[in-house]
Amino acid sequence: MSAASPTTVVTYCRICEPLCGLIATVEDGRLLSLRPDPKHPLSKGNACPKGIAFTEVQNDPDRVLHPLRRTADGEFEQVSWDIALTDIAARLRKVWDEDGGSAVGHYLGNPSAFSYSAALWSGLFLKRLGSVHQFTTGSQDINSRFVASKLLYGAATQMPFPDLPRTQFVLMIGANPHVSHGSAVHAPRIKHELSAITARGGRVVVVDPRRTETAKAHEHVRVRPDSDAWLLLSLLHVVFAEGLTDETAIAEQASGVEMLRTAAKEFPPEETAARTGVDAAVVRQLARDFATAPSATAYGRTGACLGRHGTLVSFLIDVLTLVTGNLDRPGGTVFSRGVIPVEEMGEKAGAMTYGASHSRVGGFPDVMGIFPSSIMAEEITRTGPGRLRALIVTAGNPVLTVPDGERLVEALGELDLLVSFDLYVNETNRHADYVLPAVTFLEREDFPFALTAASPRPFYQATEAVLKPYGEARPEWEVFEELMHRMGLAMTSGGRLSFLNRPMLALEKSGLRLTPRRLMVALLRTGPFGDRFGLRRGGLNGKTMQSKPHGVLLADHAATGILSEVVLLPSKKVRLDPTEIAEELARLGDRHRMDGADGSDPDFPTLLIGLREIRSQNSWMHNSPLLMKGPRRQSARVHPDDAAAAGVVDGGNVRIVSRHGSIEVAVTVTDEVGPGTVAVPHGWGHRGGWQLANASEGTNVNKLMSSDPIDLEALAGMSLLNGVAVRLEPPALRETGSGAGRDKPV
Ligand SMILES: Nc1nc2c(c(=O)[nH]1)N[C@H]1C(S)=C(S)[C@@H](COP(=O)(O)OP(=O)(O)OC[C@H]3O[C@@H](n4cnc5c(=O)[nH]c(N)nc54)[C@H](O)[C@@H]3O)O[C@H]1N2
Ligand SMILES: Nc1nc2c(c(=O)[nH]1)N[C@H]1C(S)=C(S)[C@@H](COP(=O)(O)OP(=O)(O)OC[C@H]3O[C@@H](n4cnc5c(=O)[nH]c(N)nc54)[C@H](O)[C@@H]3O)O[C@H]1N2
Ligand code: SF4
Ligand SMILES: [Mo]
Repeated sequence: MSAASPTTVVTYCRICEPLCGLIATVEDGRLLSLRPDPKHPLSKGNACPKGIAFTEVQNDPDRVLHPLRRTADGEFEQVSWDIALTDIAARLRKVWDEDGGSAVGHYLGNPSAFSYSAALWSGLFLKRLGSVHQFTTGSQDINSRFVASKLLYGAATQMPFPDLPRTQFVLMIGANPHVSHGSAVHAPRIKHELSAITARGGRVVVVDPRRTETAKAHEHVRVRPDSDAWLLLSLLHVVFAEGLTDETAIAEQASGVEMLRTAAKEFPPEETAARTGVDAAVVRQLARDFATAPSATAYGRTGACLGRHGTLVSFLIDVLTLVTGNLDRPGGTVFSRGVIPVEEMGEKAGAMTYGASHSRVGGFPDVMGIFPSSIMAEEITRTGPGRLRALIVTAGNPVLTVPDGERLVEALGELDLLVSFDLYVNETNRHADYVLPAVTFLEREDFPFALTAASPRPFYQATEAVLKPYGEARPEWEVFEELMHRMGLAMTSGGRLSFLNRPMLALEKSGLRLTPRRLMVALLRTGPFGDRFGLRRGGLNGKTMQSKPHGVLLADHAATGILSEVVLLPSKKVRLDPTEIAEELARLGDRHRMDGADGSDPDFPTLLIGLREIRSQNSWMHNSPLLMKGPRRQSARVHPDDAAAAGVVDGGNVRIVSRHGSIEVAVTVTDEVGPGTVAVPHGWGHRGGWQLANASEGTNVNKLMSSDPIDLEALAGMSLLNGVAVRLEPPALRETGSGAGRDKPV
């Protein structure tokens, strides 16, 4: 008989950005189940299949629960933490003594965005070592948005977001919140939030090459992949030409509008229609409707960020909002604000840099100290000073998520040391010297960090750990600290994180051990909603998580009229004419002239885009039986005309060839995509320690993508993941179920 009966614990999900409220049922230190929290003020009893299925990740027999060390024959053996840490510290110290920070690197994967302690302490660790090779998912996700914000507002971490509860018009460019649940806007019931807009007589217009789940529920404008820059310039053209601007707003809020007025003249909708695939009449009407709506907001996400002009597109999205008088206004695009203001502190201290240094490979500007992940392989293989020799991967799987994973695999083999913190042996860390067992989100406490800053309804929720770590799993921050200690160094900060020095020193002076939690609580208390150590009654403090476990709504709406506080440029005005954008506009013009009107490549006439599915989370939830029920497999969405032309059939396979690689994958024939577009989900092609995932058919779509510096977006070094030129061919092996769509071990 078990000693304890099941208990329930209030917490929240940390798989994706809504951070939905969850109730965990726990017995004898084991998780029995997760269900949605009906008392959560924002998610109100909603959670998606991934959140519920996380029980299967937590309890997965394939999880890594002990430190693993690579043996001479290439297998893994279990070792003690002490043996692992002693060896890692010695080897890291050797590399560091020989070559300093220019030989040490880090790749920070997406799940670490949900762990403030892993993000902060890995940052301090790398900063202490002076690491110049810092990589994140940012160059496959959002760095273009950050650079746009740096150029417009002088604040890279500023994420302007749509004021969904109050708007009458959302122009959504390259986002599919019905599936992604919203990104760079924190709105746990975003589907409901969008339908409420139309219910009150407003509009949601979805600009997307695919008729997505979101597009089906609202109005759809089908655009050709990677042509949004032209579409936005044409929208601006109409707004300027037809006098639809809000000149008062422009005069009050912005500087340099003339550059764009002039640039937009060259992009009448009639000129860009061939490239965008959108009729000129549709563009003209859309511009008028947006500009004359009672309130309107343009919002873009990964579909806007991952093309050849991702920074320009993100920039123009805000410009459209501004010149029509909708920036920093209720119902328009409003500014993000951290409840725990780490990012604002970093901005004010000038630590959120852009172009403060440049990469050895490709000469890319840093984005807050981060470089494009695509160059990671060459940073390892290119000899000479500054060669990357020791790499730590925290919660990442770049072999599947970054262009040209095969090249990366080869490069990883040349490292002196590869260490990974993860829940699983994945396609990347199977090549590591050590895989260290990380805690799941249920095994650690958390505070909302960057992700909730873009909240139409300002909100705070923090949580204690729900479970003691299974096996020997440990929080990453403790391990970083221990490694530092064993290297004979101390975690004093410098450089990019120096803005945290003051609170850190204050804590140390008070004789308390410096922990991420103490630092967070101190920042929370001094932040905009904090209790100021007793000076503000009812303000947030370290005990709020106990007194308000379901979270606290902090205001009815996001603040507006705060532009002068947000803009950190000396002029205090939004800068519409930065040189970088002028140069990018010139590149766009050159490309347009060189390419011909529609920009297509006769050898590779089809454009490939990404696709997210409700039961996947990038590369790491394909081992959950609940999510894999079906049976599920990865498939390319191909238009009927293209399928017929390529000689492929629904349920069969297709061969997709780019200039850089080729894959074979199953086909779903559908007119969801237009002719000339193929959509393929990423994060498949499993060869890790996850048995169910390994058994699923699927292939790494990023084999088609180029990691050549010349193929990266110029301003932020974004990987080109959408609008990749490909050709569809019949599969080499015609019969299905032949394993044609299955990756070979690498
Ligand atoms: N073609 C194409 N490629 C893409 C994209 C695309 O749209 N198209 N999208 C890009 C985007 S937006 C992103 S964010 C990236 C994601 O890229 P990555 O972050 O590199 O990959 P993930 O699949 O998220 O893998 C995360 C790893 O973290 C582990 N993990 C999960 N939870 C935890 C935890 O709490 N702690 C630790 N230590 N480990 C954990 C998982 O087991 C997994 O191995 O992919 C990018 N790649
Ligand atoms: N279920 C699920 N949810 C997730 C994730 C997941 O893997 N699965 N991943 C999470 C992560 S890491 C992120 S970053 C977010 C992303 O959040 P979103 O960006 O909202 O999610 P996506 O589904 O990638 O939506 C991008 C859309 O852009 C479209 N698109 C592609 N190319 C272009 C183009 O050139 N122009 C335009 N206008 N549109 C284009 C695609 O068809 C797609 O519908 O989702 C998060 N949520
Ligand atoms: S949408 Fe799903 S995965 Fe994302 S936070 Fe909510 S429950 Fe978790
Ligand atoms: Mo992402």
